[in-house]
Amino acid sequence: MKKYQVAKRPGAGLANSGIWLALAACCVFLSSCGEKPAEPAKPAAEGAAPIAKKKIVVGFSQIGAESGWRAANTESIQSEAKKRGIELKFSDAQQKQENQINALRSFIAQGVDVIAFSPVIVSGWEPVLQDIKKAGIPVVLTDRAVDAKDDSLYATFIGSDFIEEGHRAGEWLAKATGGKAMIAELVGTPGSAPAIDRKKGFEDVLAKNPGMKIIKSQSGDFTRTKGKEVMEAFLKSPEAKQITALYAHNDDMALGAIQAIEEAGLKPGKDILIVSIDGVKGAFQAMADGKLNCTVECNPLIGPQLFDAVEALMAKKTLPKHTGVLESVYEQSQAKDALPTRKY
Ligand code: GZL
Repeated sequence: MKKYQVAKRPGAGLANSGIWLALAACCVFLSSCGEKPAEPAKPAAEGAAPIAKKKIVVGFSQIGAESGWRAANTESIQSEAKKRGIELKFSDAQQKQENQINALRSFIAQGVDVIAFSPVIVSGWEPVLQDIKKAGIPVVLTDRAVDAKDDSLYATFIGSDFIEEGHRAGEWLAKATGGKAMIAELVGTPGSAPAIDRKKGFEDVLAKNPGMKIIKSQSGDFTRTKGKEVMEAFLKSPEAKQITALYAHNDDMALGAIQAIEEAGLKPGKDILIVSIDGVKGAFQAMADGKLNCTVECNPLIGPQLFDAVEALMAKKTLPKHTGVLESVYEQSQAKDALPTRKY
């Protein structure tokens, strides 16, 4: 296991000691201008206020505000930083990689202690991650991973196993349909880790169930609006009458699709069985209303784990390359009881 030491930012230490040396020289100079030699420093009086510890400064680039899951993820990160007295420089990229890269570069320029981000897609990060490494700033990936070959470019990845989430969604549908389903699929943001891996995990299950087939598949970009639009198009397509089930890569797209199914005069959750991923409150309400059949939980509340990792890095502790999150699968029968305690 590689040991990750937080390298001193080149020059920062030197700059600080340079400043202190200059101040000390001034003090010596002033004290030797004809004044009596300075009294030796007295020990701090009993109970004197401790010298304030330097605040940890973290730069965080968030993907955007595209879904209920993302809103809960942002709230968890911002509230945890506040609770721990950590200065959080937060940037919202509106789901654009170029905005994330610009934000990461600005964090380098600001000399933050740790950089964390949720990469909107898996590719295209090496150049900026190399520059962050050169600046000696450790990186924590949250929620989504990158496909960088060199894993020394980040200290740790805190996030779910999206392939397992796809497996769980597929296995639930196989059980619910006896392995017979003609499936419409609403895919997440193209090129993103959850979209790639949730599709892979689901298709692993279909490989074992020849009676289950994806007959329509298109991206709804993880948003409710797009999910509704794409489902409307599915329901106007030649294959519309064959669709018996919907697999949505997140609840927001499923909730949009439910609206489209109802507007087409069909009963979501009955005429078309629906399984999605995230476990947001809206999904539990839809299950309680009989319109969604299953949601596979994907826990967004990773603020505490993120700042545990940040504090460990500041203390020069080593970190595991990947930290998972605890998640379950919920069906209609559990929805009413679970709703009141759902945190997001
Ligand atoms: C999953 C996260 C996904 C959610 C979507 O960890 O990256 O992005 O499933 C969100 O709701 O938009």
